[in-house]
Amino acid sequence: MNKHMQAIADKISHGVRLDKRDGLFLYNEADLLDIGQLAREVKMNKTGQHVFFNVNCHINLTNICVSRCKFCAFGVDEEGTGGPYCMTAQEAFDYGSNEVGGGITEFHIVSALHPKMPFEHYVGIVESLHKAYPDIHIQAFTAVEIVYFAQISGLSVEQVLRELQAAGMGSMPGGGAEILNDEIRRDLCPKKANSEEWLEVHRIAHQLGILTNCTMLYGHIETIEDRIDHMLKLRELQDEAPGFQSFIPLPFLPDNTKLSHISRTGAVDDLKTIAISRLMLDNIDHIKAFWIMQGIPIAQVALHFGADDMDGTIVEERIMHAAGAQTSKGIGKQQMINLIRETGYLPTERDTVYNILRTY
Ligand code: V47
Repeated sequence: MNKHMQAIADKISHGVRLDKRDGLFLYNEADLLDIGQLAREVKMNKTGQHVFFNVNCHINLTNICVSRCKFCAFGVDEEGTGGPYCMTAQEAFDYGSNEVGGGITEFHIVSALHPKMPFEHYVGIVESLHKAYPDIHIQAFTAVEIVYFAQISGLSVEQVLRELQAAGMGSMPGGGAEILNDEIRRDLCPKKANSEEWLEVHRIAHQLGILTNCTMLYGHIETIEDRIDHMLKLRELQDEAPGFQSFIPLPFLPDNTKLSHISRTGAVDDLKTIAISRLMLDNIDHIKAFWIMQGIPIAQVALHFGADDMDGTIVEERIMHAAGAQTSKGIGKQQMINLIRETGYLPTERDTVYNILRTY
């Protein structure tokens, strides 16, 4: 093993934090299998044989979006092509209700930045689902949506979060983080929350007791240094105001986007990113190999490179499929159990906040 790699292994075994130089070394110079082995050791120390999944249903309320980020194939204009839709409150309620019989424990609600729907529309949807199904956890709205709700309602971010929490929102997903570098954001997504706004929403959410996730969109125009800086910003916020449950690396899918000339990342980059995030993010318990993004075979291998969570059964994923995801749009619970079991780990059904419901 190279000297720097040995020093990193020593740091990990003594619980010493990796720094930016270590992160850059791991990406640029270290051997893939060495990184994977270290990340797997950390995973085993944290969650042993468990590999988590949940039974959930994604609800994307609308695809009509004022932001129109360069990397996104889901958002469309109100009058344009691409099948603009916007669920009414009743349609959203019916969409969620339809899946309740399937044993879901979570509604995962993410939307676009609709030009006309008022904040009350979103509060009403959360409230109606929560009233009808109080035992089903509602994980809803990215930090980008929260900032937008504050803009359209005139409320503060804290007031928006408090209202949603009172209506039944239990936690927040990790989307919208992209790369926490404002030069890149000004190019990719100038119309939505900037880095500090994204972090501030999660800071306030954590202070209010709302657990959240965090993501990183990679494989577009960012550098390796941007990725490491992104991880360090998340780690710093987690030190200051803990509340991130899981980190989800999202490889950029280029189809039908304004960046369609960029190639999809390869398996080596995807596995390195999973493993390096496990090593850098020592204060975030769970790393997701989101099967929709990674594809099932790489997601399975990622479980041996530090990931400990496959995300959920989903029912109908729309955002990644608009951008060319090759997986199915949802997966049956038994299939999820089988594919985790095949990796040698213990399939473990969790609720949204990582209480273990059952092992298989
Ligand atoms: O913020 C959009 C990403 C995110 C593309 O918290 C793309 O558990 C790749 O964050 N290629 C939304 N990625 C989805 C998301 C998520 C998904 C599953 C679980 C959780 C969780 C969060 O999707 C967006 C953006 O970063 N995205 N377009 C694309 N073409």
